[in-house]
Amino acid sequence: MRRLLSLLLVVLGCADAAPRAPTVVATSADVATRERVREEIRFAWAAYEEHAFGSDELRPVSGTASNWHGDVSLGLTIVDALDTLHLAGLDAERDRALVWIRDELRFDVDARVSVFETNIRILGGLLSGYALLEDPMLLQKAVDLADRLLVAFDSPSGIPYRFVHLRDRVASEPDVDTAEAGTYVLELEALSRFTGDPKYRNAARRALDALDATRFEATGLIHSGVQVERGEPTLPIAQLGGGVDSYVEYLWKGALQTGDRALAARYRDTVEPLHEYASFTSGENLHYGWVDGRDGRFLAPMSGALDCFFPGLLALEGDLIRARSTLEGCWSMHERYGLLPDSFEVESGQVIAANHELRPELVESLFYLHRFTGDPIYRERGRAVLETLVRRCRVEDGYTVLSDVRSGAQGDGMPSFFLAETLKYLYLLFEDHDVVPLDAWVFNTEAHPLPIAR
Ligand code: DMJ
Repeated sequence: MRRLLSLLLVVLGCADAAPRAPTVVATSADVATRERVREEIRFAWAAYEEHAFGSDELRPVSGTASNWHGDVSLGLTIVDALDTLHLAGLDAERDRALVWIRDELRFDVDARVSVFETNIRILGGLLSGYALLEDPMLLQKAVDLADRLLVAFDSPSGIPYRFVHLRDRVASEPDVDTAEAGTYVLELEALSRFTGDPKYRNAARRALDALDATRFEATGLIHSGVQVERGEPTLPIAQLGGGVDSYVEYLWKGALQTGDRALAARYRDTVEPLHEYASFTSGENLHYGWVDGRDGRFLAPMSGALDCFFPGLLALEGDLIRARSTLEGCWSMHERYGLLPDSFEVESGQVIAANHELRPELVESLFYLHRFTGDPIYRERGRAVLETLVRRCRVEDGYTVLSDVRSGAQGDGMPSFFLAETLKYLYLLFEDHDVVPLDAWVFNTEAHPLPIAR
């Protein structure tokens, strides 16, 4: 039945191009919500500026700052938030972020950084900032950073090591998860285009080719982890959530960015086995669980906050039937817990990891579904999410993660992706559709828009 549905979508031509976006007129309530989200962006940024400016992230409950690498800061929140501030029209805040990046951000530092996180958050933030603002300083910083990250790709397989020491330009740790192995094509393609130097694009493509060769032959499923020196899978579990998610996302978005049909075909080869083996229904709703990649055996109806990026990706690829149905699944889980926990079992409702991290994936999918259907229900739900975040996570000095969605116990952290993604997608959900139009821009996995090739 599922295969038939896929076939039908392809035959109808729905699955090979993003659907045409309908024209939507904003109601006065939509405009008011947009203004309200802008004020929440201003509020969260002001709290970061007051208590943590120049550090990686804000700890909003204690009103203190935290860094990912001890004394070294890469100003993670500043670079991640730059384009959000710009798109929300917070020009004075954006300009203070730009001054910090120009004067303080350096990469010749004593820090062993995650290649994946640095690529999606910092390189992605610098590149989208450059694309939107055309400030050459941002491109210079991006080139300096990318040249340091590139040493990670010098592995026997071409799949990048997990870490790079930025100052010493030394790569380490050959065990990576699948997302860490294959989430580079958007940023490195953009950088090759901006600089005219193909070495960035080539590194990302070589890694992707090597990764593709490691999928399980019998099922076509992709694993959750790989050893980069041997180029062999380490984790046979196949699933769509954390550790795999952005690899799948970048196949389709890479195809959109470049028009490369080979990437689109690889995306199909990756998601079709997931539809076949990993999908299941609960009530009317569609979910994707965990399966053994070697034989396709269904293991568990596991899901989590991160999985909820998938309805948005399905909408972007034109599969609105599955997009709506998986979004209903995510929404029912959101309503069950009052905010999505990081890990849970769909059928039993058992919570495996109760923390709520202010993640963007649910609002990201609401944004895409609204762009492609114009259905007002997605804005209504965005309003509901905003109210819940304000009620459960807003504190005097910013927004905080929850350590347990069931009790509502608060942690003490405001991850940089809250400003980069969660608030940006919420804001854009209520913005006119010709702002960052999806036929001209593609969002990286940290919600940094990069231009599509014309
Ligand atoms: C972000 O850093 C990115 O969206 C990544 O792909 C997944 N994790 C976080 C948000 O949840």
